[in-house]
Amino acid sequence: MVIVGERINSSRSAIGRAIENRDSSLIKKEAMNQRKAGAHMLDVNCALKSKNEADDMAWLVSLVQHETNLPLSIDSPNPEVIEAGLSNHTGKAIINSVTLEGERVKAVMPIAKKYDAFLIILLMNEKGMPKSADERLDMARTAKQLSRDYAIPAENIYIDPLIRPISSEPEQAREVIKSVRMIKKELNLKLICGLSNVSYGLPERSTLNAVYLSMMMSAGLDAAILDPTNKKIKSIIKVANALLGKDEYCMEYLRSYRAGEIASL
Ligand code: THG
Repeated sequence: MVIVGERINSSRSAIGRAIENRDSSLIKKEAMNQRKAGAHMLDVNCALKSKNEADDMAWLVSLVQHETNLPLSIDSPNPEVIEAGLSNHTGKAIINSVTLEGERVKAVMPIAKKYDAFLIILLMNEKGMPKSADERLDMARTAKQLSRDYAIPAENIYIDPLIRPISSEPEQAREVIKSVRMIKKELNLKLICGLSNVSYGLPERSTLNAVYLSMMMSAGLDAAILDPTNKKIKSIIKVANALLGKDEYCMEYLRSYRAGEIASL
């Protein structure tokens, strides 16, 4: 499971201020903490309240990569911002993201091709967001066809089935799990999600996030954007990997246990 650290996001007010003031020390600290916690990649998002999102993104990408040497997930709906990030990035980045809306596809797919980047495709089109697992599968079929049309290899594509809060749409978390199974089986595409939406508006969010993550991992999730420094999340990744036979002889589980990293429920 590819762990993408979510913490460098301007929707978090301290991060927003640090980006605005070009305060590199807080950003570096957040970056290194996530790397130490086991993140394989870091998401960088400076959309909120930004006066010049492209400049902010270029600054963030250089800073975070210089500090961590990790590949980044460039989180913006804006093609110019995405390109500002990619042109300052070394190695293979993730473009986060494109929807299935025609204008966005036309703008972002060629950028993904040009930079040979991974590309997250959100299951959402001009008609809005899907409700059922079947609708999600249908949109994922479209996503696969579009990536073929633009000669983007399927290995570069991540499908995001878009998790919604159970507090307002109680059946959506279940439909998303179902869609992960269906999309893997029929299309063999990789799946990613932003985990924490599921718990929006409820108390004890990290417990809900952690248990939902284990369900999604069992359905075949390949990557998740989450807080890798959270103890419950960190534990559940090790626990689920061991339970799903992805941790030979439970070596990693035992190592984490000895290091005091497995939270008891
Ligand atoms: N899919 C994709 N990309 C995404 C998302 C997704 N990017 C953004 C988001 N969703 C995932 N990233 C974050 C980053 C930070 C927080 C949540 C998701 C976060 N949230 C706290 C909250 O909502 O309460 C804020 C707390 C704080 O201020 O510290 O931190 O779904 N492809």
